[in-house]
Amino acid sequence: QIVADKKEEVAQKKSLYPVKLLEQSTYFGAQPVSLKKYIRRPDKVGIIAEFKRKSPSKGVINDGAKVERTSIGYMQAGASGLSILTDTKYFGGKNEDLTIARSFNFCPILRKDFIIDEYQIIEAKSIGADVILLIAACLKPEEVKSLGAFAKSLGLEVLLEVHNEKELNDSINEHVDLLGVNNRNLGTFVTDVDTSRALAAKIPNDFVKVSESGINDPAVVVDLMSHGYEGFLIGEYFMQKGSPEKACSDFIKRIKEFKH
Ligand code: IGP
Repeated sequence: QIVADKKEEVAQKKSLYPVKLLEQSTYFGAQPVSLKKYIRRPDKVGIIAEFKRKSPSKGVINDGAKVERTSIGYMQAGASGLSILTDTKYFGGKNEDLTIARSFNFCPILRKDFIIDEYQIIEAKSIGADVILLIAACLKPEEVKSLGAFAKSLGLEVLLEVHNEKELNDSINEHVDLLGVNNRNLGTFVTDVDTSRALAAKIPNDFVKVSESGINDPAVVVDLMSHGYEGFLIGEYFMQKGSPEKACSDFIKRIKEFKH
């Protein structure tokens, strides 16, 4: 259903905002910031902090948070990058959220959306994103490859999201920079970080390994590090708090304590 919704959305946007117009955005010509590099910065622990107002699994998570304050706070807390939901129907996000985050922060920003068409990759660049997400469960392996190649041609990094070994083996290709294992089962919405543990050894080491969803405990992050994960995508745990940025700061401090 999401894929069908996105097709319709893209068709509408193509006529409203032609590619020529998107390419005129000042962000379109900007040099993207590398999430891969930021995740590996010394003294950082690889947290990709997400701005998410609502989700199909939880309903409203936080409808009061402001993207300026939260994005700046996340980065001051020591996050390695930002993930900004731009899907409106399911996640209550908008392109403007990402552009606002962009205007206040020099850091890698992941456009979190369901990408099915090259148009959305041009759009991602035009609103100020550095990284796009490709979800294996929504795309054919050939599409992952062609969309990945297109993103790379614009200088963007590619995060490929998988849920199991089959998706991993079928969809992995040379255009992927970061490999995300989504701990959330898309059918049941149940999260289980064992998904990341089980897939870790199957992911070739040339990809930065990212564990996504359901992470709410610094001890789990430290354990996933021992399995080879370098990036940790966290949304709900931070956003459900009155101050997501404070939750992020406390979380990162506790990871650092564990590591000592
Ligand atoms: C964050 P959580 O459980 O910390 O809020 O999860 C992120 O992994 C999740 O929002 C996500 C997502 C997605 C959202 C992972 N893959 C694809 C939309 C589309």
